[in-house]
Amino acid sequence: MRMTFRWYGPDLDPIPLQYIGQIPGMDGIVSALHEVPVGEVWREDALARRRELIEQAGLRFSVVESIFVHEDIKLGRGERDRYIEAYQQSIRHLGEVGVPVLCYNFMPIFDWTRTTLDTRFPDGSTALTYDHEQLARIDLSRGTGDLPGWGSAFDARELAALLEAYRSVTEERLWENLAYFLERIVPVAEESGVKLAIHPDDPPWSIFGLPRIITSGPALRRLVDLVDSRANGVTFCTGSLGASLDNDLPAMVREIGSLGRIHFAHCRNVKVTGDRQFYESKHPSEFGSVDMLEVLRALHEVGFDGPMRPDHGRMIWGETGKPGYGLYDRALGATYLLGLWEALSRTPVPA
Ligand code: DNO
Repeated sequence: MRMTFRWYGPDLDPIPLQYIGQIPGMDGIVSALHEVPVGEVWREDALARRRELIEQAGLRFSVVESIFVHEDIKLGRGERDRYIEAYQQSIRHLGEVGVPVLCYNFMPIFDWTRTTLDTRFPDGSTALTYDHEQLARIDLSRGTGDLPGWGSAFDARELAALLEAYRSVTEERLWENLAYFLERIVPVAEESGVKLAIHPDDPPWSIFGLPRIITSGPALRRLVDLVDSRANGVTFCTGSLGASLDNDLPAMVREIGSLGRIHFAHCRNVKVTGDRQFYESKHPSEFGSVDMLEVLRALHEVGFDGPMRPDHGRMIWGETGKPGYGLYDRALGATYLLGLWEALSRTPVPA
């Protein structure tokens, strides 16, 4: 396992790369070209510049998270082939620049979703929280303005049209569209030396009536079986999958990990507080619903040697910044995860 940290790039991330490099055991950076519009090719020179910046700080460019998948691909619309070609081209460029892992997701319209970005806890820290009933009350007829973290991403007309287009997309249809996409990009990823790592849906259930499919152990299994190639794998995100108590995370790691298909791990904890209700807790097992030690034990057992990152952290010590992506709590998370890993690595496996 190699420890990594997400960094949004020189223009968007207030955290200096040097600070990240000072975290004990930090090995690599997870980054993206956020300025490139969805559907366009990521240029090789821009990727190479990002790599150079990262390497100057003594780190490596370990993962691209994420190249977003155009809605036409998820909807299976006529224009999808053009967007798939652009995606293939971006994958080739990742390969040329030497980025070994690409994290992406296949969530219709919305990526990860929360209802509050700064719920305050008794110790003065803040964290992201989700409450399904509260989500259901959000009025999307004005676009994404009322959805925390989405701002003006979609105006009212655009969003209404997309929601309408998804009405005919059942879960099965979404699976078919995902298969169509993977059949075309996995061979390119294989040739380019890039491993694809789908991110599970967060939260792992339908929101706003939209289909969501990457939510459980059987879903991860179905995903890896869609295209039988090592390049077709997953990002094991404990916070996304762990929001559903039906998911047995260590068992899922053993199943998918022993096939060699876990290419990236997002390790954060969530405390489930009710039906489809949770908050993002401190990383250690005792504070959340995810038994982090058991997840890491399973990763260790299957010989996981890919990048891992502490995922979202709380805001502590007066820090302000991108919700979930401050420096301090994520650094504590990294140190905790490395501590668990060291203990696992030095514990003799019983005969
Ligand atoms: C949230 C992240 C997600 C993730 C995408 C992957 O903090 O885990 O936004 O990057 O879902 O495509």
